Amino acid sequence: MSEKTRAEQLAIFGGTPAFSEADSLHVGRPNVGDTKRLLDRIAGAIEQRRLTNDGPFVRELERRLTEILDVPYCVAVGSGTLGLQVAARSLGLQGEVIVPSLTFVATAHALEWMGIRPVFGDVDPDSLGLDPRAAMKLVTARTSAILGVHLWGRPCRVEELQSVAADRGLRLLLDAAHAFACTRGAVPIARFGDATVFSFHATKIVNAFEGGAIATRDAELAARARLVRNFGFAGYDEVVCLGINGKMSEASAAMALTSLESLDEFLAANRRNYDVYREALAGLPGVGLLAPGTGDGWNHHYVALEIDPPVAGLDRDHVLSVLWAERIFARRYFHPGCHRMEPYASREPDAGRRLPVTERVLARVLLLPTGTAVRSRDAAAVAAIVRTAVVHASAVRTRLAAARSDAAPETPAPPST
Ligand code: T4K
Repeated sequence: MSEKTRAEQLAIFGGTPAFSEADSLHVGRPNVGDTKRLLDRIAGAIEQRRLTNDGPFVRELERRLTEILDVPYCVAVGSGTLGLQVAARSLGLQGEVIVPSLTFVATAHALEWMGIRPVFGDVDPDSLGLDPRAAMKLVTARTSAILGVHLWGRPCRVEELQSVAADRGLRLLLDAAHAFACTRGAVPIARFGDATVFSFHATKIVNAFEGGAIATRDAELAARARLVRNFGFAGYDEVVCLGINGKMSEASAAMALTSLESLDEFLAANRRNYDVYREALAGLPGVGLLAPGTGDGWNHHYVALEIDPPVAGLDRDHVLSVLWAERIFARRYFHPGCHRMEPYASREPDAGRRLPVTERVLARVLLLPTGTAVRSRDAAAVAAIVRTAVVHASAVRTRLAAARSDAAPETPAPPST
């Protein structure tokens, strides 16, 4: 595949799409480690007839996670969403919780589902995490916690959020769904707040098919989370609190353990792709890649491209349309923002007014494919297409104008594997 450098090579002008349907690029293709190891583990679980309920793979995974995350307690759960809910219940959260709107909707939904109202605060323009000053202003008598998100693996201003929470007698819960293997400065990301929740969804750097974990330094909280995860059972016949089925299965734990064994390979692939994108897009006016925070350790798992329309001559959705025509399914994560999704939009239609940074980011960012399914030359081809589109911005705008609508692009068909 030769890189597209001329406007007429772009698929929007009738050129052949850069990728075939079978080879199309997606944000979130799973990283898969050693399939044989995985299948052997699953075969072992089946042979032992031990399929779920705090089985040996789950326990082994929890042990591994405490080592990797450098926290004394990890509780494996069925998903990141369940992790947020089990943690919220175990922390006794109620009333209102302050959260960013610039996140996957699960962050807000997890709370709302429990009758806790997510109150959206703006993010700061550097970390893109919850702005501690904005959070402070939103505290009311009903607030029980702050829920910070390490968006795209870049740590939020967690020390300041910790201070706000301590000042106001609030809990601090952290959503680290994107931030496995990340650090704040030299400090492992899970060592902040009351608890940190990870997702091991198939699209994450480490995956368990579906899964998640609650990491904490608080022994009592961990013990409570174990009860809540298992319907509140403290013994065969004894239920001591309200609980739910938040458990991780042995098959999921087997996948997570196998995935962890290849973590270095996954990190290296992400790093390699990021470097290709960064070098290939360097100097392109109005186009920038979000970089890791100074001194922070990053997993490079979400590659966010920011388009400044007046400078680039194109807006984010122009670039998205160009890429989709090439079968490069970049994503507008997390457009249009939780505050513009239901049930939140109807409840507070004007929330956007106090979220100017959030709204600006949501209008300008798209996520590029990466991970082990994306080769260096694929990333180079993607970057070349972005460059060619921006260089020929005026022609691209004219070409797309007729077809353009405000509606979101159609969802691509799932990749065939
Ligand atoms: N907090 C934050 C900040 C989160 O981002 C998430 C989840 C959560 C909490 C909740 O954690 P979980 O409860 O999910 O563990 C995906 C994921 O479903 C979701 O886990 C993730 N964040 C979010 C960022 O992305 P979608 O709806 O965008 O995924 P989908 O189905 O469009 O898949 C993305 C791409 O990946 C597709 O183009 C195809 C590819 N793919 C996907 C899957 C599942 C594959 O190639 N194979 C696959 O098996 O939400």
